[in-house]
Amino acid sequence: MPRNILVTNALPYANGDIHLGHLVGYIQADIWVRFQRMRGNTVHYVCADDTHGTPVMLRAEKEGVAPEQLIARVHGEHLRDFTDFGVAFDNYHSTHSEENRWYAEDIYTKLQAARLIDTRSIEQYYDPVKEMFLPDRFIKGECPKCGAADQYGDNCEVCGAAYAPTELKNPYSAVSGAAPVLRNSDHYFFRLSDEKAVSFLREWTQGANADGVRRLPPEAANKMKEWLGEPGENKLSDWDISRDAPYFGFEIPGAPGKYFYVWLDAPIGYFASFRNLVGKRGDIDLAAFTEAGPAAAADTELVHFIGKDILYFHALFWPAMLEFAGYRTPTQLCVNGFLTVDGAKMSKSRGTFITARSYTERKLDPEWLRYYFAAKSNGTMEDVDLSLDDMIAKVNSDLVGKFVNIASRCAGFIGKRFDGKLGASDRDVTREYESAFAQATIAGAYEERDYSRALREIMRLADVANQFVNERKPWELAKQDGKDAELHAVCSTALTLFRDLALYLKPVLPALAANVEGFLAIAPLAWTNVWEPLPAGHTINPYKHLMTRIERKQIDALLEANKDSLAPTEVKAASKAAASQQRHGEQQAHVARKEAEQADAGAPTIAIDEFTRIDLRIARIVAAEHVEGADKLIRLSLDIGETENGQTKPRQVFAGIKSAYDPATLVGRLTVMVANLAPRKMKFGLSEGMVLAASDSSGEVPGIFILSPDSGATPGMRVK
Ligand code: B3M
Ligand code: ZN
Repeated sequence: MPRNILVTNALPYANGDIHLGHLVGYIQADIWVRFQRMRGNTVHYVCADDTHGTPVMLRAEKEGVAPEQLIARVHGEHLRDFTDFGVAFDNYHSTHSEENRWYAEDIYTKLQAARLIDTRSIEQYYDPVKEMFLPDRFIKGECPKCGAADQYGDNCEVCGAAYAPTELKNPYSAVSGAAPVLRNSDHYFFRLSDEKAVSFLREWTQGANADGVRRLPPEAANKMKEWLGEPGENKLSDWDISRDAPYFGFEIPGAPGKYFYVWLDAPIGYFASFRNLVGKRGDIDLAAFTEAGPAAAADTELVHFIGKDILYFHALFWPAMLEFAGYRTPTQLCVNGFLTVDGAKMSKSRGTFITARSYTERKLDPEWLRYYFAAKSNGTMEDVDLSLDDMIAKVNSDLVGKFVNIASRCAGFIGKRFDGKLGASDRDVTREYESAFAQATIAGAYEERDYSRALREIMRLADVANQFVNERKPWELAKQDGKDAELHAVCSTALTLFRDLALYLKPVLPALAANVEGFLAIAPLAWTNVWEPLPAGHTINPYKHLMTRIERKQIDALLEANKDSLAPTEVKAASKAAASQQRHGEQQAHVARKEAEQADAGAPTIAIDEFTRIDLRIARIVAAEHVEGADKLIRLSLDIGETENGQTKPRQVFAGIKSAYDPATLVGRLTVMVANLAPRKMKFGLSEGMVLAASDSSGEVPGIFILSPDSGATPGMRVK
């Protein structure tokens, strides 16, 4: 019986580019989908952009566009990148869609009817200037433990301490700079601590689907045990699912000014994208995949591919939402680890924070990466390391040296000597390749997403083929008289082996396989037609180069292109997440991680006119002094050539440089200031601009360094 599977990939957040870290999980899922289809199963593969929340709202504002415009642009970019890497969704939708609103409202209303929604008042930091409540990541201040300046509201990057935003000293809003105030507001909660939710999750997270396959990988199931606690002990807290206006999202029915938290409607986006696909296609039974009941469980599967950082949402919140709203729950979660590059976290200063776009723009072959990621994926939650030299060696030796080499050594003779027509293949040679055993071994590894094992077996077969060609030496047979028949048989046999290898590799290398199908003039390779050798008399097309070698200099250029020399920041996502996990639980850790990534990720490219909107001026520091009650500020008076009634009229600017400078040493110095920044009311007075200073946000190089112009510059000169 063919299987009917709905496969989803985690929805990338609509605020930032797709990078190689994202691609690990997408490529793993895409390989699985392609494999299932080659086996004759029906798969619907959907994804969408995750569009709601504060970061998207603020980013749109910063770019001076409506959030709808921002997400439309990003949607196009994301889809382009996935397509370039062969990740072929049947539908790429958006959480900002009518289908998603419909499901979000429906699920919420049903949870309410099941008495699993509560409201309660909570106290939170509020930005009085921006007039909005602040997510933890948008509050900064001094670490309550070590005093480090400019730390986020949930944990300190310097000493690693985790804390609540209310514990920060001298907190300020990262949005407006204003000091936040505590305010109460009513929030809506999903009552995950309810006994029925907890007992459902205990069973669900440890259980297996109808085929006896565990719903969660064992490592994840153990984590869930920890998070859920022992029976009787209730460690789950209720989940805050609302946010106050202003917020980019869906307003909660019957609760004006309250919005669904982005993570409430994000996984619902899976269903929304699928429903949208069903609408376009007309031949898919929606209910069979989404409704609860024995029919859905037995006949269809719902498989989610996610990263390990969002396990909490997918293993607890999401199945509980579905279960208590009367929908079908997932069949299986496939969980991938993070990407490291050369053994370290992706880094902007090393250029290893590599965007998908930069890779394709430099004309690197996306299938090199697909192959390498597959070779490093073993179906567990372990991190995947992209070792650049190893990738070069592996691709060049496996794909070019072993695989493509078989065809390039044999195809020419078929064209030149036999008019493009194949002879009979030697079944004694092809038998091992086409054996049920080889098929089952490779298929079993693909099924378990142990692509590393699948490729090892495929490369072992490639070695056998090369050994055959090396022993029979068609290039020598071609020079000898009376060896035509043997030459014909050897080359035809080798091409059958080559075809078989292409079939086995097709889930990983779809573009290469398509080229092989074209070259061999055969129907699309499916898992079942491996049994018959290429028939004698079949005409193939002239051989064209199938894959080039990777050169180290291409990789170096790629790293160079991704080097962010202006803002050498490290994404310390995982360590941040780990620290705040101690206190706030995994879901907040994830949000923190995302927001940190978004804050640290390099700024998007801007047009020159955007840059010239910033009025940078040479400023002379005419006075500098400590500010009473401020731990990190120095009050500067800056002459930028402005006068009033013929008198120099300096600007007052509060700069967070106290830890690095003695005010007395600053007086008389020239520096650079932003002169057209909106004045900001601070506790200590009005700040009328900003001085530019460098700092290493990775914390490796301590200190703050204000800029100085070369000698000759005078106050008021424009910097551009
Ligand atoms: N957008 C987090 C992420 O980008 C989030 C995933 C949603 S999956 C429903 O990793
Ligand atoms: Zn600290």
